[in-house]
Amino acid sequence: MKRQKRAAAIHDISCFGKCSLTVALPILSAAGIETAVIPTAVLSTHTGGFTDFTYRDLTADIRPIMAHWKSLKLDFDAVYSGYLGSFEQVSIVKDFIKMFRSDETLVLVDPAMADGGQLYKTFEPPFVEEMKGLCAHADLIVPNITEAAMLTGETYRDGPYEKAYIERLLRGLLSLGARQAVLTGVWFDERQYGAASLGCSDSAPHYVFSPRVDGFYHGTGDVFASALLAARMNGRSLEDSARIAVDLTCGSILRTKAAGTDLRFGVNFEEGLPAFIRALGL
Ligand code: PXL
Repeated sequence: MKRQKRAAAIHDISCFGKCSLTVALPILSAAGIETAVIPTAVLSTHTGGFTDFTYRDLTADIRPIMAHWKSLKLDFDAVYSGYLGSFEQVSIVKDFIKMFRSDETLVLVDPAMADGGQLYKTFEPPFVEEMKGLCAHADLIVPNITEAAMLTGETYRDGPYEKAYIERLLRGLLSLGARQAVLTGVWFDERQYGAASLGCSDSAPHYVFSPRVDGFYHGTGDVFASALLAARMNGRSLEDSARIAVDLTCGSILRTKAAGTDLRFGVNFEEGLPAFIRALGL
């Protein structure tokens, strides 16, 4: 019998606003993956566009959770980290990877810390250096263009982009130490929007696009990274996984645009899950 795959997802829980764990858990579960979670903080909402959100830091709980899991001899097919609230949390995730990684474990790091050319409100510039260190422990990293520019020291530019800039970012990302990188928020003209992927032995990036929709849709980076990981864990190639992730993300944006909801409230990815499951062949 095929063994069910198991992932450990280490992100915050933003109670309202659909991102981080409230996106990762349903998407991975829908893809048939058992998902253990480590909530790094509990916030009333995410920090994008909301003020007065509550923030309870759970750093002190993480190492005891890890120790308990180790005593149970748990192992993971994937470790998936996203938004992390402090330097200490980054260093704990590095330790988590060392403690739980086997030869088959896929470590995906989403260096969720910035967008639109700026760090999220809760971060200061030195955090970027810390995140670089975590990326070195990953197999696969999934930044947006802002994060990629910060991590590689390239100047941040607004699109439309040139292929040479995207390729420079991707090569810079791989030089941090990961074997594969997928860059989100890539567009070369007003009609299309998507992702570029590169593996360390690839001669050129691979691109996947969907129709471009204007506006900043919150949580789409988490929808994308979660779907990408779900597809990789179901045995899809990096390119196929990027296609599946772009389709779920774009469909979620289109549904949300049609509904006209507040963009801070997150995207309607839930109604895209049946098609996502079909795309995975499940
Ligand atoms: O989607 C990334 C994310 C995750 N968690 C929190 C955030 C954000 C982005 O703003 O604020 C708390």
